[in-house]
Amino acid sequence: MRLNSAEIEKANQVHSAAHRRDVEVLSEQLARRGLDPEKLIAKIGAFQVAVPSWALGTGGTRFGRFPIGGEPGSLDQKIEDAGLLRALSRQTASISLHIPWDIPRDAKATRELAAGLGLKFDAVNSNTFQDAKNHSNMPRGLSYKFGSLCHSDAQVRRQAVEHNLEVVRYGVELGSEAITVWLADGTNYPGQANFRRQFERVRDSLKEIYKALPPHWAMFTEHKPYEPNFYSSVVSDWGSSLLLARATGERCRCLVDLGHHLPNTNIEQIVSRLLMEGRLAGFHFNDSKYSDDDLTTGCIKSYQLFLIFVELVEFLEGGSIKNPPLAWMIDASHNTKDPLEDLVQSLEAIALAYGQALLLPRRELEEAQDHNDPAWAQEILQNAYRTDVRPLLAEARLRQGGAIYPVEAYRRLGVRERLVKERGSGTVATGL
Ligand code: PSV
Ligand code: MN
Repeated sequence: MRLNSAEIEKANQVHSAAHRRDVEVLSEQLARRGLDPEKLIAKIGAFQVAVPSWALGTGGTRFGRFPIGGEPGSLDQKIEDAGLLRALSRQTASISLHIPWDIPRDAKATRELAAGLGLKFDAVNSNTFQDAKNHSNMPRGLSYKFGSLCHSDAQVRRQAVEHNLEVVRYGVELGSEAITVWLADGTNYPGQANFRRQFERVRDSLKEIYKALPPHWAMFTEHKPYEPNFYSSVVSDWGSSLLLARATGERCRCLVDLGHHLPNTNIEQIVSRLLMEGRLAGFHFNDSKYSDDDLTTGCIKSYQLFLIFVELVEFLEGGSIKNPPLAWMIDASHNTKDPLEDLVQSLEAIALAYGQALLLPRRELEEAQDHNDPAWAQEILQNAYRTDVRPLLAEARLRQGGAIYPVEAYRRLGVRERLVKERGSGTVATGL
């Protein structure tokens, strides 16, 4: 299913007058602070975040899964859903695929379908955390039960390397330019494996994959402290991730999944460090109360998200930091919400944090820092954080043909009902 511009325009009509007034009021307020609303709208409008193919259906927990109906039953339908998100939000122009969940059978046709919806393919993701039956990531009856690139058995490592190379080949066909390698590798019990040897095997395997990458491709390593292994993860933290990136090659960088940190970790400082080293790959955005909860971005720790963007804006606004362009992606799971509504909310939260961070008077903040004035530094930060820039986000969407109020438009236009009618209520998307 597709949404046409007339439908979106119609949904916008109800909000149009109030929106105009909100933009006027906010613009006046921002101008008083020496900010140019037009520039802000342009920057916010240009900021695009990839959606994950695996989050377009309802996720589940090990206790249950509650399908919502109308879920995308094929890669084509996932791309169509990403197109719906783009039509409404104008905040996403790419989709990130997970192999073997989303194997393109006819890459040319898949590319054309995506291009027709204004979408490209972001980083491709390999999967060595499941023994996928009947797929070439496991043809020899080997198992990832005790790890993949870290495995003690060279045959399993070989298999995992080959799977990653296969993912790269699919990515090349689709026009992706990076592979994200997230490893479930680790141990559940003390003594189960040698930490150093596991790490060295992962390092050597990554080098092998890296060597086979097309020259313009990047590799992203993604750290996670625990789960599915509960005693140790091989790539447990940003330090391990950075060691691997450095050992692997110049185009290997560290991806930060916000949920992959233990409670209270200072993620914004990790972002600063990785930027400083020129090794920040980008993000898997989500939110959590505890750890890898995969909740809607910004639904719990929105101040932390803002503080992360404060670090990012320093880089994005052309400071002295040298880091390649970043990959912006969402990585979430939807157990109780409509996945499309949830993704729209995440896109909004990300753009909001970015917009607020753009308000920051950086020179004033640096002055407060130089004068060791934490109270004034906080005033500066929180003046930006507490400014509601949502009218600018809506204006950026509107100017590109999107919805003033995307979740409301989604409901007003009966998108889910239409999807259920078209695809049925029993479809289940591949993914977790
Ligand atoms: C692991 O928790 C992770 O964050 C990795 O990015 C995976 O590829 C993704 O979730 C999907 O399960
Ligand atoms: Mn992730």
